[in-house]
Amino acid sequence: MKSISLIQFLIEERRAGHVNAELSLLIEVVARACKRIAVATNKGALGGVLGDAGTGNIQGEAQKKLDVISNEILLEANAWGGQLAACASEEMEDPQPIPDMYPKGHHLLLFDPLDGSSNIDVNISVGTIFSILRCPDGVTEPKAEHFLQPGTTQLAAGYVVYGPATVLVLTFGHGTHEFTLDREVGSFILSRRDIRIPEETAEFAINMSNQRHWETPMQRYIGELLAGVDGPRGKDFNMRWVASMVADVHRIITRGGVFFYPLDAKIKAKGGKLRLMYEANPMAFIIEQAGGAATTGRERIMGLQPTGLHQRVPVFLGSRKEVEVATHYHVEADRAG
Ligand code: FBP
Repeated sequence: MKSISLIQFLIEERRAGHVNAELSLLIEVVARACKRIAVATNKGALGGVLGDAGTGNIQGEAQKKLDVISNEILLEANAWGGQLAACASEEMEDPQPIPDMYPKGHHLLLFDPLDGSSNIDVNISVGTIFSILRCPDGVTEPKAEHFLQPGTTQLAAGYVVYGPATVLVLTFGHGTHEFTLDREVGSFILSRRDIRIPEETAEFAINMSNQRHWETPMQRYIGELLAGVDGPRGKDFNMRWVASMVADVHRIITRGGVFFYPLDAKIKAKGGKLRLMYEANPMAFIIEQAGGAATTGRERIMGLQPTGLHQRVPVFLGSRKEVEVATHYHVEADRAG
C-alpha cells in the first residue's frame, strides 16, 4: 500500500467534502501533541515521568505525573492554533478558555489526556482519547453547559495508544481509520482504512473482580459466556482485561470482541466508572463507525443527553451481536421489573 500520511489523508477527505479545513487542522494539532506525549511516555523512569504527581483531580483520583504532563501538552498545543473556542479535560474541573492573545475558533475539544493511569508505572499500554464538538453559534466564552451535547453531534473522535507502536484511530463520521506513527519520519501513516469490526465474537473484556457487585442481568450474561460450549451460548468465550480502556478498545478494533464496564453496587451512586464526554462518547463514535455497537446496557450511548462534564455512565461496546445480547438481558429484566 502506498504510504499515505495523516496530513495527506485529511487533504483527500477535505477534497471529498468529508471534513472542513478548520476541523482537519485541529485533528493535526491534536495528533502532533500526542506525538509529544508518546515521547514522554516512552522515556519511562529515565525521563522522571513515572509515579504520582502529589496532586488530585476533580474525580478525587491521585494524579500521575504523566496525567499532568499530557494535560499540559494538549492544552499548550491547542491554545494558539485558532481552531478552538475552549477545551475540557478529565484532569480539570472546568473548561479551559483559549487565552485572549490567541484567535478563537468554532470547535470545542474534550480529552482524557492519559487513559489507563493505573498502568503507567508498570509499562502497560496507555493512551489519549479525544472528542470534538461544534461551539454553539454566538458563544464566545464557552462554559460547561456548552459542551453538554449528545454524542451524535460529535464532529470527530479519536484515540492514540502508546504501546509497542504508537497508533492513532480516528473518525469524523466517514468510517474509522488507523494510523501508525513512523518514528523515523515522525509522521502518522495510514495503516488501515475503513475498519470493520466482526459482528460476532468469542472474546470479552470485563473486570471480573467486580462480579459480586454486578446487576442480575450482567451476572446472567457473563455466567452464560463462562459456561461456554456446554452452556446456552453453545460456544467457548475467552477473556482479556488490560485495565486501559484504549488498549482494550484497540484490541476490539483490531480483531473484534466486546468490552464492558457495567453499573455495579460499588459505583451505582456515581452512575458508572467511565466518563461519558471524553471516554464513552468518543469510543462509541469510533466503534459505531466501524460497524460495532455501544450502549449503557439500556440505551445507545451516543443518544444520551449529557448532564455534566464529568458524568459517568455504564459502557457496553464492541461486536454488535454481543452488545445486543447483553443489552437485551438488561432491558428484558427491567421490563419484568
Ligand atoms: P483513567 O485511567 O483515565 O482514569 O480511566 C479509567 C480506566 O483506567 C480505564 O482506562 C479502564 O478501562 C478502567 O479504568 C480500569 O478499571 P479497573 O481499575 O476497575 O480495572
